[in-house]
Amino acid sequence: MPAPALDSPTDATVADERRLQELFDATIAAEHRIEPRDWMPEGYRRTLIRQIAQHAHSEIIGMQPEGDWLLAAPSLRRKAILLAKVQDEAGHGMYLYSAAETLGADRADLTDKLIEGRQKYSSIFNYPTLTFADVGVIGWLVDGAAICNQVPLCRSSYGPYARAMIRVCKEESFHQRQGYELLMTMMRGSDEQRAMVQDAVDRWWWPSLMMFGPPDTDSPNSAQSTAWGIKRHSNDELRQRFVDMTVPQAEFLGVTLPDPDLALDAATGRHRFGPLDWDELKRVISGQGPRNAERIARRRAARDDNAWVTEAATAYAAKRTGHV
Ligand code: FAQ
Repeated sequence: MPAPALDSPTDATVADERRLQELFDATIAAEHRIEPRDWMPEGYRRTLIRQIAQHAHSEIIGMQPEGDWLLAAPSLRRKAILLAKVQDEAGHGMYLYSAAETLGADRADLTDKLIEGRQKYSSIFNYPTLTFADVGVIGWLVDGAAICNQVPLCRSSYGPYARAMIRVCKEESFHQRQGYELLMTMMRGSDEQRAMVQDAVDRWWWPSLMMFGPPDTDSPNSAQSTAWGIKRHSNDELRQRFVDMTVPQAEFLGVTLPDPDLALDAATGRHRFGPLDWDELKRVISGQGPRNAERIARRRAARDDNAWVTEAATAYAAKRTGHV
């Protein structure tokens, strides 16, 4: 007689996997955190690496548009503020790459994937910063949108990502306030300065709304990411929240948001807004945005030109630990 099927190692493994999956599902259902040492389904790990890596890449590429103004900032005070902000974004990238490493990803490999176009970064950083008002508008709108999107991620189900987001959000709030303060200062200035602010708002408004991703009807990752507690709100919900939050700020600032359809719906208390150009988002994500090639070329040069630093640090660490 052959041994009963249940005694086979394969069945034991299957039963173990089922128990682990049940434990994982119960942890998610109870709103507890998954930690790096915990078992997790492969799809959950892959989804997190994808999202966290894209987020980290966005922070690092996101240093470029504002970084372009570091040498031309109009005063020492504005230069010091901008330098601190750009450095903060580098820090955010580092926390996020560390969070991805807890899932088994390799930082250098993630950077290679970004440079080779195998991983994405936020569409917003492919637009040019034409005047210093763009620096203020990035703080106000881009950091504002980032906060809207990232505050719910502080409750994301993966512990290291959620904890990284808490610190990132605190710093992003500062960034948003400094942008708004810069714009308020310019709006109190000359007609020319006010016109610069309005022009920057006209160029950044729609791309900022696109940061939240495709509409819910065309968002392939949303359902599973929500079921896993990675995403807490849909792309459209967060976009709506951002519009509702920003309209009164625009009124206070004295700028016009470039959308003739923008109107408060008295019944819901929410703002209706015009259609987004989803073809533009697709073009920018696929590398055809106004600054995609330049952003990636600069990131590639930074990796290649600074390779000797990594090599020296790695050799030094190996020497200290005796692994020569
Ligand atoms: N740009 O199915 P979904 C910042 C991709 S940080 C490019 O809806 P998901 C701070 C998406 O990856 C800004 N790609 O995807 C700062 C997916 O492609 P895949 C970054 C986009 O993941 C301020 C495909 O389209 N923030 O600004 C975009 O469920 C100032 C289908 O989309 C984060 O990364 C886009 N806008 O939802 C720094 C936050 N939208 O991977 C410097 C974390 C979508 O299947 C200066 N990420 N895609 O090939 C998230 O919350 C989510 O990943 C979403 C997308 C909401 C971005």
